[in-house]
Amino acid sequence: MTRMLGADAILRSLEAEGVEVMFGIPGGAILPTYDAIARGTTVRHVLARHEQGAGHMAEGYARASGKVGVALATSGPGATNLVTAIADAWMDSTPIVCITGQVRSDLIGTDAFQETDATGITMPIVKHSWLVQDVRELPQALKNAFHVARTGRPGPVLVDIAKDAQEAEFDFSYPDEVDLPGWKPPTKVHERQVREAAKAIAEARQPIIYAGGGVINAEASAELLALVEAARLPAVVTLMGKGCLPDSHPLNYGAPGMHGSKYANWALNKSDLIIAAGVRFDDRVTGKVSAFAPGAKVIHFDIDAAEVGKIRTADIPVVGPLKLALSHLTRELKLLEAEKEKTVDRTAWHAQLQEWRALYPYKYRRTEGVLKPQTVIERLRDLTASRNEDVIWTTGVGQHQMWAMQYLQCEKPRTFITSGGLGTMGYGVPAAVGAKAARPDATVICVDGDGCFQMTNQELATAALERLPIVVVIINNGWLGMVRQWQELFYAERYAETHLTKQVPDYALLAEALGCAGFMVDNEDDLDATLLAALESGRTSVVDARVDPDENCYPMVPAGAASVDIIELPDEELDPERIVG
Ligand SMILES: Cc1ncc(C[n+]2csc(CCOP(=O)(O)OP(=O)(O)O)c2C)c(N)n1
Repeated sequence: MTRMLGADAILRSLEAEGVEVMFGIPGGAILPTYDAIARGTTVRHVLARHEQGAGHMAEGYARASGKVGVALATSGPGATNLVTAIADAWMDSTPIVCITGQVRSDLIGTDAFQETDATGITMPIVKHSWLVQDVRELPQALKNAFHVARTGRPGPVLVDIAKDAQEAEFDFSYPDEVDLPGWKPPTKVHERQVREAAKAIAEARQPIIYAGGGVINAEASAELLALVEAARLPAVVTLMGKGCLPDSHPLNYGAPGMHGSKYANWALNKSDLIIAAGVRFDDRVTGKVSAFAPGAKVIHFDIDAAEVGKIRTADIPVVGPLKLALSHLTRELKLLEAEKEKTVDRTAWHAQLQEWRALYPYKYRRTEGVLKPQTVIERLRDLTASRNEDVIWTTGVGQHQMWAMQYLQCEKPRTFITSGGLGTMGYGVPAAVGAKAARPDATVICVDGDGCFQMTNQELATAALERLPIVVVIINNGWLGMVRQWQELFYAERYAETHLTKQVPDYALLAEALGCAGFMVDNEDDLDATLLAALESGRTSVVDARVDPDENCYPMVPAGAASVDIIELPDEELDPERIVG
C-alpha cells in the first residue's frame, strides 16, 4: 500500500498492466491525471490532435501488437470525440481501454461545464464501462477493464473517472485478481463438437475454410496454417482476416464478399461444408443471406457464442478459443485419416477452384497516359517486397481500401489494419501512427483515399513531432470514389455532392505544413521513383497519387444481391490487350 492521489494511481495501474504507450489529449476533467504524467511515468504519452485520432491510434497499436491500446480524453467533447473510435473497436473486436475524465462527482447530473454522460452514450458500443466516483474503486475498475478488453472476444472498455476521484488521496495497491463474477469467457472447447466437426470435414467433398479477424485476435494463425496443410483444405480469408493465412499460400483463395474475387465467392457459395473460423457472416460477405451457400453445412468456430447462429444456422457450433479449437481439430482429423482406409477424393474440387482462380483474376483496364489506382497499389506492393522489410498496411474506407485488399500481399497476421465493420473514413492515418508506436521496426504505410485523408490528416503533425514516421499514399481520384461508384451504377449517374477536386488541398504542401515530406505523382513514368523517395525519406511522408477519377472497383456484388451473382469488370470495358491480372 502506498499513499497517493487517484491520478497517480491511474498511472501506476497502467504500468502494472504493462502499458507502454497511451494516446490522448488533456482537458479540465482529466488534468489531474496529466499532472501525474508530469510527475513521471514509464508509459509514453503520444499527444494526438483530435481524440478520434487518439482512439484510432490506440486501435492501430492494439491491432499491430496484440496488446490492449489505451486512449485518454477529457470529459464532454473529449469523450464524444472518442465515440467513433470506440464504435469502430466494438465492430472490429479491437481491445482498447479508454480513460476519460468526468466532472466532479457532486456536479454529475447538473449539466456542468463539459459534462456528458460518457458511459450512457457509449453503452451499446462497449463491452463494459465503469464510472468511478470513489477513488477506492479505481484500481479494481482498471484491473477489470484491462481484463474485459483482452479476454474472450476482445473489444473496447471505458473507464470514466470523476475529477475529484483523481484528486483524492488514498492507500493504493494494484489488485492481483479481477473481481468479475459474471464475466466467464470460455477457456475450453467441447471435445465432442470438435470430433463432430472433424467427421463432417473428413466426409465433405467440397469443403472450404472461411477465416476472419477472429483468427488474428486469437493468435491462431499457426494453427490455421497447420489445419489447412494437414487436411489440404482450401480457404477464403475476409478483409478483417487478411494476413491470418499467407496470401501467397496456394490453398488461400483470398477475400470473398462485395469486392472480393469471383473465385472466392464461388468457392464459398458452391461448397458443401463451410468451416467458419472467427467470422461473423457479415452482410458484405454473404450478400443476400437466403441465397448464401445454399448447399453447405456450417461448422462455426467462435469465442463468442452470440455470433454462432446469428446470421446462418450452425450445424456444428464450436464455442471456445480458436487456438485450442483449431489445433484439436487438426489432431482429430489426423486420427480419422489414420483410421480410414479411404479418404474422400477432392481432386475435382481443388481443380475446380484452381480453374475459377485462373478464369477470374482481379483485373483492370490500363489506359495510355492515365495513372490507374490499382497500378499505384501494385507498385507499392512490389517495391516494398523488394526492400525486404516488414510492412504494416493501414487503409481508409472506400475504393482504395478494396483495391488494397485485392492487390496487397500480406504474409503475416497483424500486417493489414483496416476499419471493416464500421467502415470509418479517417481511420488510416491515426491507425498507422498507432501501429508505428507498436512496431517501430516496421515500415508502416497508409493507403488512403483523398476523402478519408481530409478527415484525420492533422495526425500527421503527431507522427512528425512524436517521431513515428509513416508513409501515406493518397489514392487521389478527386471524388468520394466509392459513393461516386454507387451513384454511377445504382443512381443513374446523379453525382450529388461527391466531387472533391484533386487539387484542393494541395496534399504535398499540406504535408509540408504539418512537418512532413510531400510528394505528388500523376503518371506511371514517375511512379516508382516517387514512391521510393517517400519510402526512403525516413520521415513521415505523403504521396499525392493523382489517379483516374472514373475508375470503378470490380468485381462487385450489388447490395442485396446473391454473392454468387458477382459482377465482373463489364465486358465492354474488356480489351484483351489492356487487361492486366
Ligand atoms: C465517417 C464516414 N462518413 C461517410 C462514409 C461513407 N463513405 C464510404 S466510402 C466514402 C468515400 C470515400 O472517399 P475517399 O476517401 O476519397 O476514397 P475512395 O472511395 O475514393 O477510394 C464515403 C463518403 C463513411 N464510410 N465514413
